[in-house]
Amino acid sequence: MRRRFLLLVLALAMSSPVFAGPTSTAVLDVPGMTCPLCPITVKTALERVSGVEKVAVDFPARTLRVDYDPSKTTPAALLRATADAGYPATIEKRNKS
Ligand SMILES: [Cu+2]
Repeated sequence: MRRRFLLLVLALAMSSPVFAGPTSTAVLDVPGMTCPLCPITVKTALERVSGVEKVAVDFPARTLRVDYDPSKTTPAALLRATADAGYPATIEKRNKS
């Protein structure tokens, strides 16, 4: 009975986005994004990185917010991906969420 309750709680926790896993967030500063099409290239490059879960573009700020699984990728790998796509970036902010 108690075990079943714990499993239920665990299942609920896993299905909630807040507890979906150990996701980290990195905000990448990409000053080279000069036109509204640039972020598409950068976003695609980041989404190809294994472990990247979500990429949100803020074009006016020239930043991309990347949610990623820290057990699968690293901020350094994210920076390498954007640089390979022609957009060198820096990490603006990093935090656990
Ligand atoms: Cu462009």
